[in-house]
Amino acid sequence: MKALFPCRRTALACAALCIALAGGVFAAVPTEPCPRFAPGSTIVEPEDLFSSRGVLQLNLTYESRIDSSGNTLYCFTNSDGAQSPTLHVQPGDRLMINFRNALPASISTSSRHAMAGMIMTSSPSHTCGALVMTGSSANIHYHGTNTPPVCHQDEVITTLVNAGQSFQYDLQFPLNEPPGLYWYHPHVHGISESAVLGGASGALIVEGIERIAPMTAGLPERLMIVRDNLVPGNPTPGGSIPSWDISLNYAPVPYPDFTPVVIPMKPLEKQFWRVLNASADTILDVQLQYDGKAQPLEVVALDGVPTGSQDGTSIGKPIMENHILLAPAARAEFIVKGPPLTVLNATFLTLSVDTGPDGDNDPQRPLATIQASATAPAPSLSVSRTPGRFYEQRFAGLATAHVIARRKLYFSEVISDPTDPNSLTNFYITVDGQTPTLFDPNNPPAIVTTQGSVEDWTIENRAMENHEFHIHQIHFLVEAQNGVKVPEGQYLDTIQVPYWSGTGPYPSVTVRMDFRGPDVGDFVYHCHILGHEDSGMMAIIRVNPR
Ligand SMILES: [Cu+2]
Repeated sequence: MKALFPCRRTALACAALCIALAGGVFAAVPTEPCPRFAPGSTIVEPEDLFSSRGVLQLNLTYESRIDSSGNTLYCFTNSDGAQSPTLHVQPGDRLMINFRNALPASISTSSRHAMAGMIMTSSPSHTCGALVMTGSSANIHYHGTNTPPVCHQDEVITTLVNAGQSFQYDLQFPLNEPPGLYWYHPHVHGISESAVLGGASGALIVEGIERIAPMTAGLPERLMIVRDNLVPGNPTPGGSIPSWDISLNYAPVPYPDFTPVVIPMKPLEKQFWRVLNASADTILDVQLQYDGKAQPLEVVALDGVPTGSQDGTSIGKPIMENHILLAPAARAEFIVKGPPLTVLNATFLTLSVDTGPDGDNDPQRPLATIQASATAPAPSLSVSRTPGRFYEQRFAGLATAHVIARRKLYFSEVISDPTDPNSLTNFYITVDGQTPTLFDPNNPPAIVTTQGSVEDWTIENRAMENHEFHIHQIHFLVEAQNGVKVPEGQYLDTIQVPYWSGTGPYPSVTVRMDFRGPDVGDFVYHCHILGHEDSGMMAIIRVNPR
């Protein structure tokens, strides 16, 4: 249940909330779902919901509307009308969501890839919720969480909630869930891209990061969710014209003006920024520039796992960066210092990303401008100072574990009609030696393993655009890139495999998969450019019980 006065809300923010509630300024109910802020707005963070006594329970309604450009927006709405609330849980908590799909029964998706998986149906022996997928089907994936891949928890292969239907989620978080930033979004194959482009996503925070990254304790905390969406008018991408527009916390930063969101900040103030790339397709490379000079970012967690934290010591080790590549779905949590008053132009931006000859156009553009003033209001939350208790690290010992299998997988793209260059492209992720197969929920698992095993996978990119490898339920340890060992690799759930130039060896990453945990059953791995996933680039792994 929602705690009315959660301890992490600052006293000032709490007082402001009380005044606002008493004064009725939040009483106005939006007349239409999925509202968006105006370009150039001051940043607004989502509503925060905190677990209490081990449980976070809420209602989420899946809604949509058509915006002024004719594109379909999607969102999750809490029973108090708030959109895409941030869900705060402790390791070991239960997350109970009464989910209702309030979309109209027939809805046209506004995705260029959306039709690829629309014929999907499930067999009656293998369903969770509705039997037949429609254009308005939905479900919820809890990205990055180490929760079970079973019906009513984090299961997406067979879970379908159709228009007008309700569904109960009851997730059990493990006691050793790494503290950090996770997220939730719909994951119905064939229409995941349109749902996420429409804005259906929210943040999920596993509390306790200050226990492993004590340098964050007490810092003002800023949640930033970058989403992408169709560019109004659908101009041909190239130069400054992006393949997708982006937004920050539902304030658009649209082509061609790219008017940034405003972030007020006290001069030289240290803040803890938790940044989620909730884009369907857009790769980000974020940087903080003061008068054109890149600022140090003290990274304390990536993909929800504190950096340098899983080696058996109880403490993480921050790393200094001056830009951070964020694949779609990736998260970075880092400490920044506000600009001094002498800085004229303080910008949080994404640099341009070279996605390859066949890739999208992800140009450099600002996300936000930092306005420094001594009277800047604080963010509504600050990191707890509560020491809490130490808990066992989820992936401890993985770096030195005995590897029982080595596998090679590869991303590839094949045009569906070789005689027609404009025909649809089929997107594959294939275990080397198997026949490339488009995803279908009724496919047999491409990989079968046993609980307790540790495996090394090398994933090649044989296509001329970037792909972003993601596996559900577990994180992996990054071991090598292009065969070169990565010292002290990080635990991630999503990693970019850069494009192949057309000659020479295929680019690759090697990652260590950890099936020692409690999760057994069928789950998926796929490219997290969701247009590619919808077009077939996904497969099933089965973990048999020990
Ligand atoms: Cu891809």
